[in-house]
Amino acid sequence: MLAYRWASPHEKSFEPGRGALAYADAMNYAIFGDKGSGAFCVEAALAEAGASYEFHSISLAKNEQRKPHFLALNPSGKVPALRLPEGEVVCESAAILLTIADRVPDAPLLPRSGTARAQAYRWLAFMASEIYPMVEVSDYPARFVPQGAEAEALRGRAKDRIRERLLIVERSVALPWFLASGFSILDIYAAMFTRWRGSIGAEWLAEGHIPRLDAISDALRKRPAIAPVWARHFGDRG
Ligand SMILES: N[C@@H](CCC(=O)N[C@@H](CS)C(=O)NCC(=O)O)C(=O)O
Repeated sequence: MLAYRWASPHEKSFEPGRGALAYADAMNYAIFGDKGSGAFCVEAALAEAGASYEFHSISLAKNEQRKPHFLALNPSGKVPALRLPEGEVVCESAAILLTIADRVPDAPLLPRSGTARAQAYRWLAFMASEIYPMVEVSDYPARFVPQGAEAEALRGRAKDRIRERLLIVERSVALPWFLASGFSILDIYAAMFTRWRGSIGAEWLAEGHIPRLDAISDALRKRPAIAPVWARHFGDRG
């Protein structure tokens, strides 16, 4: 039975000076992240699995991912992070999704075996290693080159690379879901990237280059367990 505690007054901001375990609810998973961020895929997977969780807000706008209390959870200063009910913290979106799929094997999160499972690993790894790192370059180019014209040029190249790679994903999608075997975490993960208009370019996304991925997003936003999660994260982004 899904039991999330998310929106005000239950949504907890992750206050400095209080360790993650201070919030521990032995029965619950705890997601640390921001609305519209990579925390979406974690929340969607837990919702689909029917797991209980809490969502602890880490504001990217306020740079809270770089604050000591969050760095204690993930020294790489990136959301999402997931605290397991046992207290262990798992970071890295692909690892988190695989962990949830492993822990709730009856949920339709991964093909059970065979080549479909191998393909799931392949495309999860592709998106995590070829697309997601480019998002940092697009969002924060001045971390890599001097601020100004150089940074803007780098941002443009990063957007191009994300688009090229999304087109590779697009060509691999079997409808109605990413994998021919049916719904999986691949749908959640791929749809998430298509929402990141600032990182990819709103105009390009509106031009219809990725109709299969768009169809998956449409199906996902209507999926009963995921619809409320989608609305909280992307309600303003279609
Ligand atoms: N490799 C990480 C990447 C996570 C990531 O880049 N998260 C973004 C938000 S979607 C973030 O925290 N950005 C803030 C920053 O880089 O300072 C993962 O897969 O979880």
